[in-house]
Amino acid sequence: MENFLSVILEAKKMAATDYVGFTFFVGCMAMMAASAFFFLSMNSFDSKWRTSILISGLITFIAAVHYWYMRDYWANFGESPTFFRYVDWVLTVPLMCVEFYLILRAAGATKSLMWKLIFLSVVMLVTGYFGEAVYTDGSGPTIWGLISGIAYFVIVYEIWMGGAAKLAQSAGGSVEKAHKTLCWFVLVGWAIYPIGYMAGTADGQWYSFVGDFGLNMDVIYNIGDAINKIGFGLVVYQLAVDSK
Ligand SMILES: *C/C=C(C)/C=C/C=C(C)/C=C/C1=C(C)CCCC1(C)C
Repeated sequence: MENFLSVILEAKKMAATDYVGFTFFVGCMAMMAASAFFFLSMNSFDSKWRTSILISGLITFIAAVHYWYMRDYWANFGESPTFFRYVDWVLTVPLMCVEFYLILRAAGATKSLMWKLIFLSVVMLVTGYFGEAVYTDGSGPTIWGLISGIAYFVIVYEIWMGGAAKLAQSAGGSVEKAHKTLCWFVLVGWAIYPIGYMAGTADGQWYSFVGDFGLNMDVIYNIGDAINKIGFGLVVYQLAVDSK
């Protein structure tokens, strides 16, 4: 019995080289800390910005809860928690679209702009999930990844050059500046994810060479989440500070 238990406990120790386990753990802590920061600072701002800061906190809080489960899942099964990962994204990425809308609302952003971004983000994520977890045979990952990538580019177009960009220009000042920074997050920060996807689904796809770099999908996703979720929130926080 004692031996049996020690075998189980041994298997649960985190290895020093378990970068996936490590980044899930640190990611969880970082998301919790960021949530506390956003929630607690919320009331020090003008009511105009409170909803935006609240959403920043909700994004990191939802991620913190999912990271708690993902960390646990990885520790127990040693497998990618793909399902939790995508549930997290499908809740938090639309909230990031809401942030764009809230920032530009004073400049005249409509709900239809918000729903357009939300719709595109859900298409991007659901098709990504198909390629990563459902239709994994043959060229499934390539095809679904491509569709997901197209939705991603439409989002990039919309915020950099479409209606959202025009509204940001007309708003000017700190709003335009914040919008620009968020645009960079989407263009560069979000581009981390397709790299993770290719690393994780490389086998038998045209991008099989990505598999040779020894990159780990979960580590890449975890780094992307920390940069994008906390970074996004801080841009909104900074905007609220600037307009105090
Ligand atoms: C907090 C989570 C965020 C910001 C997640 C963003 C996820 C993406 C931008 C994912 C994009 C993908 C592609 C563009 C193609 C391959 C499949 C995905 C879903 C990894």
